[in-house]
Amino acid sequence: MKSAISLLLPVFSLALYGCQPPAPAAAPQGASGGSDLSAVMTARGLTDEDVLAAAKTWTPSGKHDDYVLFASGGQMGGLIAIGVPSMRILKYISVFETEPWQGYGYGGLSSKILKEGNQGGKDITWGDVHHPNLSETNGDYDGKYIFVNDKANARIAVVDLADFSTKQIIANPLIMSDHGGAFVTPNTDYVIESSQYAAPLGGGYAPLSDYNEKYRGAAMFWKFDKEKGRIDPSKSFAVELPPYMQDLSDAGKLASDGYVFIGSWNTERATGTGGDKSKPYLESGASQNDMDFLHIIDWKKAEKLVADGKTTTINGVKVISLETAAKEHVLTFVPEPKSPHGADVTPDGKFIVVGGKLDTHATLYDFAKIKDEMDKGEYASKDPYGVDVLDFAKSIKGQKEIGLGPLHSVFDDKGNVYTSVFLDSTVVKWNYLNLDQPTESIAVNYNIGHIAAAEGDTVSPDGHYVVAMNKMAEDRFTPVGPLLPQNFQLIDISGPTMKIIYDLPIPLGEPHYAQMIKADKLHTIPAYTPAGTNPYTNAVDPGAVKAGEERIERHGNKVDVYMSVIRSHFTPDYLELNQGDDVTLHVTSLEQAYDQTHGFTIDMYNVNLSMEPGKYEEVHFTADRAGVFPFYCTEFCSALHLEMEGYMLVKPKGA
Ligand code: RUQ
Ligand code: CUA
Repeated sequence: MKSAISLLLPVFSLALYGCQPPAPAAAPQGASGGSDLSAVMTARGLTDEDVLAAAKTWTPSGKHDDYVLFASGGQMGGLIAIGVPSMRILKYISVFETEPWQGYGYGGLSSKILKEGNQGGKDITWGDVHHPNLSETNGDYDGKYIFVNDKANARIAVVDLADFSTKQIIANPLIMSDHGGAFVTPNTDYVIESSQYAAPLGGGYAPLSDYNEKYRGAAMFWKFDKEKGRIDPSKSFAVELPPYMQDLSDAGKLASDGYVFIGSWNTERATGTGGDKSKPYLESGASQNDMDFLHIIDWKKAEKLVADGKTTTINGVKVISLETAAKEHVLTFVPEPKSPHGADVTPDGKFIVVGGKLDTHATLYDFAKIKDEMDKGEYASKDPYGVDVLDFAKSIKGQKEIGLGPLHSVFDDKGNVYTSVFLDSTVVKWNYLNLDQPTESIAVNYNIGHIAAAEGDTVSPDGHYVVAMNKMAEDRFTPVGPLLPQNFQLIDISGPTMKIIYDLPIPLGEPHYAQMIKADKLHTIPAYTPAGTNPYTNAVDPGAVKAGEERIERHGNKVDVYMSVIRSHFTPDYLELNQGDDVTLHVTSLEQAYDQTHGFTIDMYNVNLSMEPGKYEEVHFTADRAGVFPFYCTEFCSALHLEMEGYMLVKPKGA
């Protein structure tokens, strides 16, 4: 019998070989099967569909990807940049964690950035990154910045996409954990960070018995200064929220611009056992109510209240109190079914999709209806804190039966919604413009959390691809012990049915959210220009040197070293110090050539820098250990890389 493979072979051969006819079938050569396509398919056990998927994702050497997926690295603390459709990992971007290759947090300028992120006087050396969000202009990704949140330590970071590096970490002085971040308003006026687990605002103490009165949530609006590319805490503010666990959030756009939507669970205000064994664990205590509250925040009104001084100050943050927020309708609620997860605004801004988690539906809220009720002052009830609650049935367009555990939704260019369904391990496609259109479901492997689509969170999604971010890999890859990677599955959504075309194991953390941007929107710099540019000020640093200006300046025990780096030497290459000297190294890469990175490490001193072309770095330390310490270049930069070495001699005290 002729197999489907051989019947279809000419099609694939043409696709893979262009116009050249395939070589005649030959006997398999080794495990790869040699050079004949059908022999390779036989040797590797590949189906026609496998080969088609391979042809859709295979990206020959030197060809670039159409999209870049920025995925959270979860507990790794940083970001992962992945090319789509090749699914090749392009870079890890360190954000909240030290990372040696990028010289991140080993004595250089980045150590100061990490230090800014310390909370309550404690060094925090990792982060639980959940939601990377790209900066937007008019609701479209502009490719300039990406913001991330650290759930565990309530922090937000700003990553510059010109050089893919972290420029700012802001420690939230109000809340103890966050989750609804780092979402942006459509022109990146604000980066939003809302709390997850309620606690007394500002980090104070209160017993769990005071939960209802003293524990609170907050939605932080971090003002982003687009000129400087930094968050400006002095122009930022927060809205105090009840102690419901605020969850995912999304900013309104177009029709709903000016509003922010934050899901919540635990309107029961369960606190776990609190040491009392007769009380339920938090998980069941928080799952009693049929409805929780979708929070609707009018941030433009909030801005006005802040300008009018209608705030209190906690730990230096201007806070609109819950009472004021309720009274002024900065905060309004609409019920949402049972412990929801995910609040995603549709590309036209007209609807908000909420995943049921403990409900089998996705609920489609109609913002025009919500706005109408709010304008008319038609409220159904009040919550215990005096916040007005809208009527559920009046506020929705409808609900769609999705399956067990719908979580997050992303969009394409045709009104289709792709909802991740955790318990069922599926992606379900449905249409928010036409709720009668039947759903289509595809099995993913396994237990999908978030899902990302090409330009999916913008006002104009592209379609083409979605990526299922699966929490479990189970049998998908070669076993690596009990701690398994996550599994990203690339799904082709361009055809009439969804098709999985690639599996990518993520071996260093549990990614949550991701966003996918058109690669040509990114404008990275090839080098820091001119040489001596400080990556954190974008200007030539006063401490930078030109060739010939290198020197060592000593004032008492204070030593400043002005050093240059270029293939294949450091100038000066010899430092003579006295034990106890207070040393500052000002290091300038004089390189401008593409991909000519040097490293700089001082043995035994825990100093390690990455010196990309033109970069200025600065290290400050005390020469407290006497001895002979080689310093050298850690990147294989040239034929004489091993020779790129020098000595730091530290004379013992009293010698
Ligand atoms: S979460 S798997 Cu942190 Cu975004 Cu939903
Ligand atoms: Cu410079 Cu190796």
